[in-house]
Amino acid sequence: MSANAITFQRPSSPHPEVASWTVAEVETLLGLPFMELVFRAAEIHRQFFEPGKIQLSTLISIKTGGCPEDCGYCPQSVHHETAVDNEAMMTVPEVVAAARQAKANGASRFCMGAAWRGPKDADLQQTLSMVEQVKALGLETCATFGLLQDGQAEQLKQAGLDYYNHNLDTAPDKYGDIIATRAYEDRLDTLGKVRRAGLSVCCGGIVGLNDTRTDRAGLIAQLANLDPQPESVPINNLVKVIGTPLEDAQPLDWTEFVRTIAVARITMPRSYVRLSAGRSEMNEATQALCFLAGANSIFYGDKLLTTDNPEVLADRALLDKLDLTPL
Ligand code: SAM
Ligand code: DTB
Ligand code: SF4
Repeated sequence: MSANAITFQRPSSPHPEVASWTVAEVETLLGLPFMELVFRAAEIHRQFFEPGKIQLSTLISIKTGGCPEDCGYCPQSVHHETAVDNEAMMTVPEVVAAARQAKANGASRFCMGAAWRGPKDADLQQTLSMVEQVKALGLETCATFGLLQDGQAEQLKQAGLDYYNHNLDTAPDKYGDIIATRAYEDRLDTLGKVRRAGLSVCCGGIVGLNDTRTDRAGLIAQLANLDPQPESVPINNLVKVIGTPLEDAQPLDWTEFVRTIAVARITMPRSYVRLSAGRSEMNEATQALCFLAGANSIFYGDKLLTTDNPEVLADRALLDKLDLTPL
């Protein structure tokens, strides 16, 4: 199929963007001439969003380290010798104080992450108070606690949770190279539970795992074929952490990263596409190009979970320079 033969929307369908994207179609999009791709993504961005608005989410790690899963990119896994220690869970007042600060800094969403395979019921009870109290501050709430058991998504929803983050991370046929302790199906199962509980879905992935264009196309096709599509789509660029199996991964060229953002925008026109981990290692011009190509959300705050994110003051200055304003 020629690049120009790609149609981005299927106008005859009531939800034209929720079509079945093939990996080959997505790969063709990724291979469009760079300027053409960014231009088309920017056009679609303008059809569905105010292009000058950026959504700001602040992350906090409520339970750091000691995770039993073996994700090859993650410094928090017990399977890898990294500088991250197994810490106790934060207390409810500590989390609420951090959320108050995030709100004062201008974030609209507060995302609580835990290094769990999934929450034990006793742990979940503590997180419910966090969700309730963060929500009461007037922030949107998001949690990322791993795989959920029956009933847990409903309890989170009832406590006031708005979003659940659960990434598909990479293409289904690459998953086994990166993670051995769980299967792609397990992730899809939790995403189903989250949807059925009435929570909004935040689901994206991570690139720079020595992935090929076909792998990236496989990830985007999976995300875009979720029905309904995720409301938020974080695109993480691998932060290489010493001691993880991917510490020496081949860096992804910045143009490939921008292409991934652009294709996420084209295939998921109504979703917030978040330029996520990896911004500390990215120059401002590349970030600006990501915003032009349709990224309209960032993690905002000096830290991601365990690694650095740009300082709040630097991000404010960047948004000012680009005439972008927070939602
Ligand atoms: N344990 C939960 C889980 O895996 O769903 C929640 C936290 S986990 C750290 C959330 C996401 O962070 C992962 O799905 C992955 O996309 C991203 N991530 C982890 N380590 C990363 C790294 N070194 N660089 C970029 N993104 C990373
Ligand atoms: C997501 O997609 N990225 C965030 C959030 N969801 C939880 C996490 C990025 C983690 C980067 C590595 C670290 O700081 O430990
Ligand atoms: Fe655990 Fe999540 Fe890290 Fe995987 S990505 S090791 S599940 S904290």
